[in-house]
Amino acid sequence: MLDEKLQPIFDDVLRRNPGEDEFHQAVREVLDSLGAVVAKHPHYAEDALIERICEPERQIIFRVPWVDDKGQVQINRGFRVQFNSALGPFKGGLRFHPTVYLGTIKFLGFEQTFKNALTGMPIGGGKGGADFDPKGRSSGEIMRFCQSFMTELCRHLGEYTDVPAGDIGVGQREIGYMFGQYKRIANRYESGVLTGKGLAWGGSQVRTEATGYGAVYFVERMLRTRNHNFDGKKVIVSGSGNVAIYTMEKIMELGGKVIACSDSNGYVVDESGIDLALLKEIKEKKRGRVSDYAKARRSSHFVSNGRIWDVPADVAMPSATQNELNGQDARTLVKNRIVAVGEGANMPCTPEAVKIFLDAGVMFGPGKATNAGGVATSALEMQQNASRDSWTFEATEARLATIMHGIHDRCAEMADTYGSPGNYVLGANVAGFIRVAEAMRALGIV
Ligand code: NDP
Ligand code: 2IT
Repeated sequence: MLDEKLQPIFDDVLRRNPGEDEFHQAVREVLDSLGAVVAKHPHYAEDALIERICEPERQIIFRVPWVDDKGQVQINRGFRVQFNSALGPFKGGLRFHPTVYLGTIKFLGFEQTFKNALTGMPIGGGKGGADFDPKGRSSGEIMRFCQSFMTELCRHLGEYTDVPAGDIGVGQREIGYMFGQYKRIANRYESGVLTGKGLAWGGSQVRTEATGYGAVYFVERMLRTRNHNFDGKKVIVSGSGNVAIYTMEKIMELGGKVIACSDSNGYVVDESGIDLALLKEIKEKKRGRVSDYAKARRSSHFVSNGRIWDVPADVAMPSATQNELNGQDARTLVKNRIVAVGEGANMPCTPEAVKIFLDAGVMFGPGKATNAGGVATSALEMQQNASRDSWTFEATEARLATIMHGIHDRCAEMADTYGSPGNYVLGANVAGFIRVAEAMRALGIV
């Protein structure tokens, strides 16, 4: 049950955004946490502040025409949802995936607003992308798509306006093509307009690793609260993209053993521990599949239809996509005595799964806190760009570690203050909300 002040707000969100299930899910989760806040501080419910937070400042939808290698004209739909700029320029990634529609980008932009607030850095929230499927496309096709996408998007961006980065299907290659097109149209070498750039052209050390490393820093700090650490722990990391790979790398550095990972075709189990050099070779260099990993490594096997969460482990880090871990999966993990779950992806656990973990006393790190290291390091990239400087890997990683520990501690403190010790979901939502709400109150009705 939602608080009586919040239920009408949620009803209105449902009415105004029909069919956008993931957006409803993301809003519901935050409102669920805000009951205690509006009870203690009624002023946050004044001036339609919460209603304004649930409505994006601006939503842009555009046609993306491009020509494929066969000379056929293709049409995709591009999106940028500029959700909230109370704390700084809109900031958040771009997702290229065939399932993308307005509801996907809205849920991601909403989450991003609170996540960015949690980092403590001067960045607002936004998200974008397209229903373009990069799988099987040549480099030339990817480049032409990115150029066409940026030809429209560029008019809505700027280092003080809106600063995109990568997300699913968008990595350094795509950011490069988009930065090249932006630079050409704007006739400005405006480094701060995109993050996730290559090191030779304005990128930051550690940005590639940041989301995964940051997620592990968060979970490690959470484990420590109950005298655990990663040493000797068996870990499942779903996905095998940017976030998953660098999550695995840091877990291994801390003595953990990653025994399973996946892609959308299935998962691989390797009880002797994933060979990360081999996985990187297959995924980053050859753009291959985890089934190729199983073919190349005798200690492993591939499962094409099953649930990665059936593999017994101590820690699970879902790092692929939204709603990839459901209630049944959560029950299996709890039965197998999972100690901690940290969301590397955005909203990978369904609300039912989250409830099962919390009720069972499993330590649970929600995505908007756990995976905030990526965007936090994007903000460090913006800082380096603004000062025309570049920092060492060590200095940048040290900043990331401090930021993640700070996020962990603030979530834990807020959970205590609002009567749910150990509930990082509540802690993250409240801490993020209060920072955005304070700025919005100060800026007037805008
Ligand atoms: P990548 O594109 O690098 O990797 C995505 C991985 O997830 C791939 O293994 C992909 O498999 C799998 N995947 C994607 N969609 C699905 C699906 N519908 N079903 C099953 N598997 C799927 O993306 P990232 O690693 O960057 O992003 C992963 C998650 O982390 C996303 O939720 C993203 O929003 C979040 N995130 C990313 C950040 C970043 O800095 N990149 C920062 C914070 C969060 P396949 O190859 O088969 O599609
Ligand atoms: O979900 C996310 O936080 C990201 N995809 C990273 C956003 C960013 O601007 O670095």
